[in-house]
Amino acid sequence: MKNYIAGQWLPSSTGRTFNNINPADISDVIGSFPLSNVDDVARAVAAASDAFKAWRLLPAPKRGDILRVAGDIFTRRKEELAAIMTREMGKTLAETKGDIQEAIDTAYYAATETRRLFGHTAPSEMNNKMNMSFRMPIGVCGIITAWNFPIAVPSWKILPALACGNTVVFKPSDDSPHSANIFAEILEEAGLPPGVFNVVHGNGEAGAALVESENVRLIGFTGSTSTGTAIAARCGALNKRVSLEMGGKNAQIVMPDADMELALHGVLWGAFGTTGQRCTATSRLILHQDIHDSFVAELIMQAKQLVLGNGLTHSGAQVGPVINQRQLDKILSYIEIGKSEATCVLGGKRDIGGDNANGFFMEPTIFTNVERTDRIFQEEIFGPVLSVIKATSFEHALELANDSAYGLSSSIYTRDVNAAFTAIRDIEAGITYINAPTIGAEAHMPFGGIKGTGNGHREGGWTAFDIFTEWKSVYVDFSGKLQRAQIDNYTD
Ligand code: UN1
Repeated sequence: MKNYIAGQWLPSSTGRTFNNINPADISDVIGSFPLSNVDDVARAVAAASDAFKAWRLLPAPKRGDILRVAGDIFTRRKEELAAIMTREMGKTLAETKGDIQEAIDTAYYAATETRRLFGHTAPSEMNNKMNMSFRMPIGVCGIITAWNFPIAVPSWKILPALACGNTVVFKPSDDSPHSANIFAEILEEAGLPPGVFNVVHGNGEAGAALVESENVRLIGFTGSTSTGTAIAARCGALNKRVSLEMGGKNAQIVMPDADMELALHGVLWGAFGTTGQRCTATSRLILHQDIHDSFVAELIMQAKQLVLGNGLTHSGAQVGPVINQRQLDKILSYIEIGKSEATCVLGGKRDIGGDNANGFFMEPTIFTNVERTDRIFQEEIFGPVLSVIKATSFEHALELANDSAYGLSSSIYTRDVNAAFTAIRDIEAGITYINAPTIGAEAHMPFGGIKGTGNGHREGGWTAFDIFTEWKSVYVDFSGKLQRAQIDNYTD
């Protein structure tokens, strides 16, 4: 399988490749992909720079027409693409279909927004002069994303970027390259001109080349806080716009007045859906002391029943594998740390039963007696590991939720309207759910976080269009004489 540059499928310039394997069955090799270097990136950036000249001039609603067709093709290829995605990154078919649905929604939403790229008008200080502002595309955007949402998260960046008249070089994760190639196929079939969208596969070498490339004006990144922070530092030095969506350590609070069944289903889905590999996953559960013991007992019972398995061959599978050996090792090392800090009440081991022996399966794991200073309470693990902590009051629960270096998603289960609104106001996070789990953002709402999670941008929703445009202010003077601006007109 190849890179997609200027509408052509090309190998890497060195001929080097890497293998893409199925994390549910490591004997299943999906294919080899180009291990690209700086020359491959330069070629893709040159194609994108060239294509920008015409693409930015195509009327925005015409660009939208192409995105709408892309939404139709994603819909048509949903089943096939879901199977490809499950095979390369492991989450269940129901979840990979959801991943594609998010791209479909984003495509239609972005298509519609091409008719609404509103600017502002404002009164002028002078007679016979009009003031207005327009959104301008930025140029070539470098998009670097993680493997856990191989289609949805790239779509949040790529589709609004294209809608605004930018061109794109996409460096997908080397754990989910096949889905990225289908993304390219779909945009090509939808009628996107060659060079407007390009895919360069590889590892950090290709990503770094994209960040360093002089003609790349913007980097959109989803991934770890350490990589994102390093990218931001380089982009700062190079005067590039950068939007970051990084780690999370998301908390769900359960108060004694909550609907316990609902709260239980919420945390099961939030913590163990996508095998805990979402940046919005629930990794901290804050239980009010009055319901702590009964809630934990019920949670253990229900989590124990979750079925681990290969989503392609096991129709009952609810929890897939983790993505790779490196991630499995990281999770297992955090479990050792957890055992020295707290009490492991469920799981804690790799699952090697039956067919799962060939994959990176990890038992849903729960720790209780966790303290706020524990590493398993503070650090992102990115796996099916939940840290449960006891709160003595509502205020204490909020304080625990906010005791984090991250600030992406949050949740509270309560029937008390005053508690709910206080939480909305006081939880330090980009997203707060009331009586719903920490995961499951909708495509047309701003998505992102504060503190160690992001750098102030919000993708998804109308705010994505702020990331991918520059403002142009325009003054039209139809007085026929030199009118000095107010600041140059005062004599005293
Ligand atoms: C991510 O894990 O990078 O909120 C994004 C959700 C998803 C997005 C997760 N729609 O669950």
